[in-house]
Amino acid sequence: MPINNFVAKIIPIVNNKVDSSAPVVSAADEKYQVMAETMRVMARTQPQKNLTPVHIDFATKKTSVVFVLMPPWGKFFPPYNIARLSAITRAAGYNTAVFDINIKSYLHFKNNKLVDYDPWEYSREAMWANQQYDTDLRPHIEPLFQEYVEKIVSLNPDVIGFSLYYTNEQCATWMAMELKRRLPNTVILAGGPQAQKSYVHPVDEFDHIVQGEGEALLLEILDRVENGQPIGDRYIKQPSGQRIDLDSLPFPDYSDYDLNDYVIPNGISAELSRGCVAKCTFCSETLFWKFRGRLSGNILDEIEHQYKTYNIDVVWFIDSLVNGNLKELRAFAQGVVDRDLKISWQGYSRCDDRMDLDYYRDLKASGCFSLCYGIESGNQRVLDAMKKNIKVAEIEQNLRDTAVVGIKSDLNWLIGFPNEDPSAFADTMTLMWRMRNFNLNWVSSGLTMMKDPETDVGINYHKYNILEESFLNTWLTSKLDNTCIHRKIRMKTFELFLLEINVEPVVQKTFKKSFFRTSLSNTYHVKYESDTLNEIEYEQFDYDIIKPEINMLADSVVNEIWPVLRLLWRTRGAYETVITFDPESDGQDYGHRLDCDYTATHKFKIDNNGNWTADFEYKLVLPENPWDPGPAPVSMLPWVDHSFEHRYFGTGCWAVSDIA
Ligand code: B12
Ligand code: SF4
Repeated sequence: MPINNFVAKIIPIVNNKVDSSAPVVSAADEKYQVMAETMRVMARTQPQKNLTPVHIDFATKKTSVVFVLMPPWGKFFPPYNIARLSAITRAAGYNTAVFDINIKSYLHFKNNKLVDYDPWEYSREAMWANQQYDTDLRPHIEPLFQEYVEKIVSLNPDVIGFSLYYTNEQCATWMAMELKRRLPNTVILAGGPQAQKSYVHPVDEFDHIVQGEGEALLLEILDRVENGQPIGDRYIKQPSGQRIDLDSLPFPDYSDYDLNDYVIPNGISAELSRGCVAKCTFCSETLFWKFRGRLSGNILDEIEHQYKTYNIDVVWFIDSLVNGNLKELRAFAQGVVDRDLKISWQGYSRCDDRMDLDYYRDLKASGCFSLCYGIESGNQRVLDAMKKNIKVAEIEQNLRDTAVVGIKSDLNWLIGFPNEDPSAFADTMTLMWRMRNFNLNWVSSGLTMMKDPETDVGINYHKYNILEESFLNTWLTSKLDNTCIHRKIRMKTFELFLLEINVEPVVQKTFKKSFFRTSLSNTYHVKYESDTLNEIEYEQFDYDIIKPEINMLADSVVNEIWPVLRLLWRTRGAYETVITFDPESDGQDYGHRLDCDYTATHKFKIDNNGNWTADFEYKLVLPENPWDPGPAPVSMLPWVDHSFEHRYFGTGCWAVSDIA
């Protein structure tokens, strides 16, 4: 079938204005005037300076383009990036088709009950790149992929574009190879997060790697194909510092998708801005592009268009943060009320002490049902090193106000930042406890700190006392007191603590449901003496309790269990517990990122007066060269095996005055 017949719809966009059948608010309308007046005081009337508009001239073209999204990627909404790009290629007159093979694969697994778990759960991401893919997924999924190969080949497109994530690299590469074999003259492009900067591992089948915002670059590429000109370099990069004017783009095109395929069929994504106003030292989001917002009037027009065209009433803002421009966000909220759009929306947010109760009330009135905060840590020293630019007390205030107005909060934590020690980690649990009743929707313990090569931590790792070498395939500090062993213990004990926050059922329910730690609850038990629930303050506490003097690594690992033991006592009073670690069950829960051969049993008992007894056993087995593939750092030579076995019996007494 020629691609012309295949393409379902071309949204007519002339001079960059959507001419849809959806009712458009007329500027002459009295209500519109009143509304514009209310918003004017808050919204910018002019776009930001130094933005690059995307010029789209419509003319019927002979070139055809197919966009492909391979699994696994989000199952909740249609892909926003492709909806953006396909709107532009159609607006410019290119024949365009979209294949969201990701969602079709998800439905294939779900509807046919092919496996008894959901491979699209976040905690399953590793299986898409390891041998489990070959045994559990490939046999089911490749026949489906083959069907799509046939469909795409039958269209014989001039250009095929893949959106790459690290999650879908394996499947996208397979598909690109198959298509290249069948369509050797078709130009195959890769764009998306995994095509950026040093993340990309391009295979030859991708003819060009598009780096940066795709809108203008793609039009340039297609223009060259249309005019029979060479496309140019293999890497096609957005000019450094360029920021696309998002208000100059046509609205994302969702006509290619059956919204019922997605987990939230009445929802779509949207963006108020791109980039982030902050520059947290661990975060890669800001490296992709610099911050710029949209005019609230433009985003309101877009949402009104989608609301009326697709009958959606849920909007998920995909911005790095929705509150990069506080005034504009408030103007947007006001506009939703004025236009009487009955939507619910959510988005990522920074904590910011300029957001007070009234501000949150305006967000709530506009349908904001949840804000997803990157809390990361409860320790000020760690937050400062992360350059989060926020005080712990301000985080608490924001979260309290969010709850007061009835907006739900999602919390994201980042365990194991380089300067996080056991005491700082205990502050994280303290903050979590203090916020437990703040109308929480879900809590994510995250993936633990990863050293992203493009971030300040990745580039200036010496500043953070991180070694250049990797140990057990991941980063570590020069004192060997923050390795993947420490981070695994912190991650597991943090999650254990979350499970024990039994007070707010929603935390427990959603945590258990969405995080698939299948082994966690089988590897510990706690018996409390009473139903005590104490409110606690942050404290300075020395967790260097056991001093076995085995080696640098062992001497810190043996003390990693204390923060959770102390926090359980401070929050819940007398209890006894057994907490175990073993490589197999922990490996199931924490996978390749935190893989290490660590076994431990902690038997611990404490009474209401703080008298405790401890019986701990540990065994760490390191490979012959844990620094593999490189040699050990010069400062550690000659490398002596740091594996250890240790047994600790001890008693002590913690001051009851430390509880509150
Ligand atoms: C929304 C979102 C999600 C949603 C997805 C919603 C859905 N569709 O159901 C949810 C919350 C489910 C999600 C989950 C995950 N996410 Co996420 N997510 C995002 C987020 C915030 C926005 C994505 C987006 O739409 N961006 C806006 C669009 C316009 O940008 P874009 O996708 O980069 O596309 C532009 C260019 O890249 C380029 N482009 C893209 N594709 C193509 C194709 C061609 C041919 C061309 C020419 C250009 C091009 O042009 C586009 C327009 O300029 C991004 C961060 C961010 N701010 O981008 C992270 C991000 C994409 N997610 C990421 C990750 C790691 C994940 C998870 C793996 C996390 C985890 N382990 O728990 C999971 C995976 C889910 C799964 N099952 O596979 C990473 C990806 C990193 C990487 N290198 O792959 C990001 C970048 C966050 C980060 N900084 O680490 N995510
Ligand atoms: S962590 Fe959040 S606030 Fe910080 S730079 Fe990244 S997106 Fe922005």
